[in-house]
Amino acid sequence: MGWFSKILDKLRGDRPPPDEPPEAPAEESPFQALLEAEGPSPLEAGAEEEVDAFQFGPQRMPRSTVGLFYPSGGIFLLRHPEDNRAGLITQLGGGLEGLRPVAGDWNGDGLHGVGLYEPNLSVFALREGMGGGESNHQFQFGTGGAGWLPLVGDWDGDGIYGVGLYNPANSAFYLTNGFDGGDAQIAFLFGPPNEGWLPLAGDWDGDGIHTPALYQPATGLFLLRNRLCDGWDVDEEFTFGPVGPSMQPVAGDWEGCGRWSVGVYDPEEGEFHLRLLGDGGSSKQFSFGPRGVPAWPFSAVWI
Ligand SMILES: [Ca+2]
Ligand SMILES: [Ca+2]
Repeated sequence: MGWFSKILDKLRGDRPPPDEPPEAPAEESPFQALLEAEGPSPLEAGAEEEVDAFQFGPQRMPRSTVGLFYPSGGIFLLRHPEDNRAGLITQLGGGLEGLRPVAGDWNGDGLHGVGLYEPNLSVFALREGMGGGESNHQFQFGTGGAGWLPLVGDWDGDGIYGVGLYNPANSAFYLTNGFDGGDAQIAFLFGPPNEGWLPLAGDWDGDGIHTPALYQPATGLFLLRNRLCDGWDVDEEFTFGPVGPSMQPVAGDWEGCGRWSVGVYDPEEGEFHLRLLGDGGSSKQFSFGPRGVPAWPFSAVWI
């Protein structure tokens, strides 16, 4: 259990042991390295501003925006929904290899917090907000070390997200509500196994329930589904975005219309391509984050 405790401590964040004084700040912070990396500046201004510095009109619906997670420093970089030059940086549990980011509304307040999935022990660590601090929920769910991939969503429509896992070997989804871990509350097979699918989830039809999708980086094919049960039926099928083995899918309500759509992150170009619903599946494309720095994309509603 010692190893497990160490991982949980890591996931809770970098805190000094209680008997030792806090370490002096490093001479060069990882934030600085990120900001000085080649490519378009991810955050030209506003990184240190309070979140509520951005005032949206009262008629504006919440919109998803994209973010990038840098595993080496545990850094989450979040884009403003409208503007590359503003955003937010937060940090959670860096330094462990294999960590994957998630973001979701873990407490039903309408805003998302960040989280991490540790694949070797299959542990989730979730924080209820974008500010600094340790995670609010840590639990083991699923099988560690088996190549399972994390996804999150509101599986029951109560406004609070749960977590899930996808097993590529049999194309099975395992989903749960709540933060106690244990057995999956919802499990089903969807899609052909071992064909290089990456899982994602979203509310594709706007009914408040999040359901899965599969994305094949080599072909750019998305399979969207509106049900949480066994079957091969697909509700929407299309190709989108650049193709290649390094492409990563994201999903969010990019237009604030209550229906989710997909996107693709191209790490080599440092570009996001978001599929818009309002204009016949057209693409919104922009650079975000430094090129050539290993990072995982995610989406969140944070303002
Ligand atoms: Ca829920
Ligand atoms: Ca739905």
